[in-house]
Amino acid sequence: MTTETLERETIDGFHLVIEALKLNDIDTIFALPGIPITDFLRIAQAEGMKVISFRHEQHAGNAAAAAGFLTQKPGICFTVSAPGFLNGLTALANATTNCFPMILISGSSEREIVDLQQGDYEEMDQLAIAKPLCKAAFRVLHAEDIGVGIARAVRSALSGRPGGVYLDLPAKLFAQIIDRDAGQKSLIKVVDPAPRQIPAPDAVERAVALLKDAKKPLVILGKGAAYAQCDAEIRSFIEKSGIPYLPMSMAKGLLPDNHSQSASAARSYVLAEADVVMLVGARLNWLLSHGKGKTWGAASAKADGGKQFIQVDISPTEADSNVAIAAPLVGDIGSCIAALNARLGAGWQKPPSDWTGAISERKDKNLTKMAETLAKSPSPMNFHSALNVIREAVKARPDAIVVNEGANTLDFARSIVDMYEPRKRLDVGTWGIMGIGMGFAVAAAVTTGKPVIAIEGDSAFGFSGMEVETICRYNLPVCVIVFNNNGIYKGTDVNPRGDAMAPTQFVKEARYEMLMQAFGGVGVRADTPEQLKAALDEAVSTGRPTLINAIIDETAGTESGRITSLNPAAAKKK
Ligand SMILES: Cc1ncc(C[n+]2csc(CCOP(=O)(O)OP(=O)(O)O)c2C)c(N)n1
Ligand SMILES: [Mg+2]
Repeated sequence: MTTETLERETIDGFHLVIEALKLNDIDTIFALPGIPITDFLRIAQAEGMKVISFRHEQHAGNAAAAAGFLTQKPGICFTVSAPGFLNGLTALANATTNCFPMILISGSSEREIVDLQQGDYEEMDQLAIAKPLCKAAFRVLHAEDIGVGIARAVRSALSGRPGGVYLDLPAKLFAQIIDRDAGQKSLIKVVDPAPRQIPAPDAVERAVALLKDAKKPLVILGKGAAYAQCDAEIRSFIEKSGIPYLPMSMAKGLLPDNHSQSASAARSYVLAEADVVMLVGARLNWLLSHGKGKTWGAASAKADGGKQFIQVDISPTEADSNVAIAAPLVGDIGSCIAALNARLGAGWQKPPSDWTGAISERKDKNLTKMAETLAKSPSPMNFHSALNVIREAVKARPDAIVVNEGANTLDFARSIVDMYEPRKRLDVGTWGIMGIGMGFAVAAAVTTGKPVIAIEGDSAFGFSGMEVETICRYNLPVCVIVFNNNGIYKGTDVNPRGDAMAPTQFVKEARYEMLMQAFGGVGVRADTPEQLKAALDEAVSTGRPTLINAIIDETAGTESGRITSLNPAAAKKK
């Protein structure tokens, strides 16, 4: 057989993986090259896939996870063996924790050598290590199983509660050659990867009965509700029912933050006072004080607040994970909310006006106070005066995507920067993890083409800062704003011995803007709200990669932002 006939009649592992991904509508790969995946990435690009190459695997992984959240297709991250794989693992575990669908695909070394621990190049039993950190983990040894391997990974990432999946592809697999027809027939297009799950009618009745009797009902929207892409159904439920709602940070914008029923500006009041609380794609984890304690109106830290909870969730085992759930409503969020909407009907009584009136009163008071604070313009800038500029910019460009991480920079931005459209805010998520910034920003820009505004604490930015080169290389419309307060939480810590900087301090007046300039992007220092506004407006209108070094009063922050009480020393003081 000539080489040409051989190529016509056979197919190798490289091409089978690419065809299997394409068959499942995957067109983008986030990656970092090296043995054994360099050729794979070259071929994928030659075959028309978008290959976004990063400077560190964690950020490629984070990009894949964010792409998964935004598109409901699993984001794909490719890494090399052992160290590259390990660098990608944090993103895989974080995706699983956040319920973002992503597939980490790592090349791996020779099985025979790895299993006998004979010391191969980048030797590691990757499958065993990945397993506890993701929803599912698979390895493919034979080219004819690539179709099944990709199909299982796609289905595992998307079905039920979405999450991270690991797929191990040993180096040898890529070069395997099989008959082309047989190879192509072995590929699987996954049909209905995230099947709807219709809630049981009696579960719907139970939930409606609770809502009907409630005197002080409240809805909490989580990022699961944002992921579900049933925005109109959710908005219709909130507006028809008249129930006040609170968005968790990544559900902001599902309804515009200036919606009259938003209770965000009266958060502590509604959590403490509500009698029936309906959770939609939101878990009662630490972010909601586990559903009990003083936050929920209980007398002591561990006591039950006496709320009755309805929980809309795709996972039946989520209910009762922290406190009793009176009405679990298990199904996909779209189907559950549609079922509730169908039951509301014409005779639906909106919540009592003394409840909604009391919320409005508190909201107005808090919003007036906030407006007064935002109107101030201290020198140097503080978090408020700088964030007020971004608040106005997002109001003018509600389609822009906000990425946000840090401690004070996160907490203040979350409450000050209103969101107007669904899935426009990406942040530290369930773990409160630092390092998602540039990976999420790249994914947001690549998958949506919209302007991205990354609001970054100076510490937070450092975790992924080198990816500004990636942003410049692909000329992405990303504007990074570094909130430079010379450190973690504040820049004013002191080392009592005086012989070195304190652990939370950074080099003062660091020139972060020069990082972006180094790769051909725009770098600007902003000492005033006017300078910040000019640079941000320019960045959003031109779409040029930009970094604004926003100089913030180094005394303005607080330890750990709003979660000071989680520090062990805080418990000692209690
Ligand atoms: C991976 C990871 N490492 C460390 C932390 C702990 N941590 C929480 S916030 C933070 C940085 C806060 O400083 P900065 O980003 O400058 O925000 P600021 O409060 O100064 O605005 C760190 C290191 C974390 N959340 N995640
Ligand atoms: Mg800082």
